[in-house]
Amino acid sequence: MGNVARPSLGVCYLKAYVSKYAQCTVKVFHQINESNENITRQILDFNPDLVGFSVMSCAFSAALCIAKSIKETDSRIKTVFGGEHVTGLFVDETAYGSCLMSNAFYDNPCIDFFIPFEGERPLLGLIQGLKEKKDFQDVPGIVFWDGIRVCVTSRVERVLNLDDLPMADRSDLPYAKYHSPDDLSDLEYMHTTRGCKFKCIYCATPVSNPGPVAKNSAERILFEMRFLKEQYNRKSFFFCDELFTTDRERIDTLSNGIINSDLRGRVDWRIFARADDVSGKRIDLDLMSKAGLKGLFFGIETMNPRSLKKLGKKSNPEQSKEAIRRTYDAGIDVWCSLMIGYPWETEIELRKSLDDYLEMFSMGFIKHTYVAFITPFPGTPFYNYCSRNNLIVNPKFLDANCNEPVLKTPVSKERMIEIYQEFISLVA
Ligand code: B12
Ligand code: SF4
Repeated sequence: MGNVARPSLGVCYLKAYVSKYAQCTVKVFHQINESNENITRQILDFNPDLVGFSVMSCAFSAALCIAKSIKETDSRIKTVFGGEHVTGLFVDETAYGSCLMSNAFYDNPCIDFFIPFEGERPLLGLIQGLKEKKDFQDVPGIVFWDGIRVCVTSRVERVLNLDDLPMADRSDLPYAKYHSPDDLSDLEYMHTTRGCKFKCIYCATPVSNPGPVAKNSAERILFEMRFLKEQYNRKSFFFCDELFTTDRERIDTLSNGIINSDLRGRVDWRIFARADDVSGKRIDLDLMSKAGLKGLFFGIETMNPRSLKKLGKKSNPEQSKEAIRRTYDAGIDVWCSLMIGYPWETEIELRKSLDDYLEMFSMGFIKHTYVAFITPFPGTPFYNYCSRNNLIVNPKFLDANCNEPVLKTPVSKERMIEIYQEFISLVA
């Protein structure tokens, strides 16, 4: 997302959980504008027994480089990989029959273990298993290479009430390095739901959290906001939950809880929202604004109804327009993200989609726009579709980090980049 660096909450949840339930010392390292050599040195100085890597797809190759150097320096150190990419490789192999996960082990002896899906319980089990020198087959929720094949142990149940988890331990995060061009650099990130009830074909969230959406209660969120305010003077929050707007009751309780407490006027917050929740008036923007809501971030994706349908987004361009206008009218900042480069989209469709968006933009309704090239993440139905149809033209498509076209489309790569740059210059 261009020049954005934000807290890495997943590992902070893992640190909190493992520190609470296992007798061990845990440290989080967040690599931001830092060489692999530097971060490797810091990790080795900590003298770890186990190093865990949290990887989105775009970070997998960097993580492998670091793991390789660590293993070369001290082969006793074990490595475990988790996060969205690991879950994606696992699902792609187990649900779609690919060899992505096996190949990752085969090609990279620096990987000892994978933990796909939610990490807290399996990571604790792995640490205990390593301490007690258990047979790895008896450690649930992990994947490893036994020298001949990939072994997958029994599945671990998801945590369905997130209030059962300790608060994320943010104490190691390099806050001074976080930044973003769109708003405050010191936003405190919160993530209070896991999963999504929709199934957009390109999205990793329903893949990594299958089943019901797990949540924190409004009371727990209030507790955490108050804690972060009082202990660290954090005032500006961003709820990066995918489905924050789909639970009306929770939002109302949270908003009223802020309004009727000492937090009123002392905290502000932003959220991701589904356009149809806002256009359909399923949330009370005025109440939320009174409670300090300052921004809504919409994943608009495209203004082309055919593409929205193919993506399984279950919303339409009219809803996007209505949601943007309503949010602006409520005095709340609007942020939007778009994707371009769909394998089915013609230049005429692409231009129309961008022109329709620019019409809203030119009315001054939108504060900030992100544009990314759609990238098929392993484990998603979209990846399966692209790989089956040989649509991936860039073999390093995951390293591209959504910043360049990676798929075969009716529009040439050069033309696509031209259109992208022209659009960016208009919304910058
Ligand atoms: C906040 C957020 C961001 C923030 C901050 C990211 C960060 N530093 O972590 C910002 C805005 C910077 C960002 C940027 C991008 N993001 Co983002 N982001 C998110 C979001 C909405 C929430 C992340 C979060 O806090 N989750 C909550 C925690 C609790 O979950 P978690 O991180 O998955 O961790 C759990 C498990 O995965 C596991 N686990 C994680 N790490 C490890 C490690 C070990 C060792 C173990 C055992 C387990 C484990 O255990 C954790 C606790 O249960 C997610 C969606 C989501 N649901 O996660 C997308 C998501 C992670 N982002 C995604 C993408 C694509 C991007 C961008 C590429 C977007 C772009 N257009 O450029 C960039 C990449 C930036 C970069 N180069 O690093 C995708 C990743 C897909 C993939 N396969 O890689 C996601 C999943 C969105 C989606 N639904 O598709 N993102
Ligand atoms: S894109 Fe948003 S609505 Fe669609 S599945 Fe992902 S998180 Fe859910």
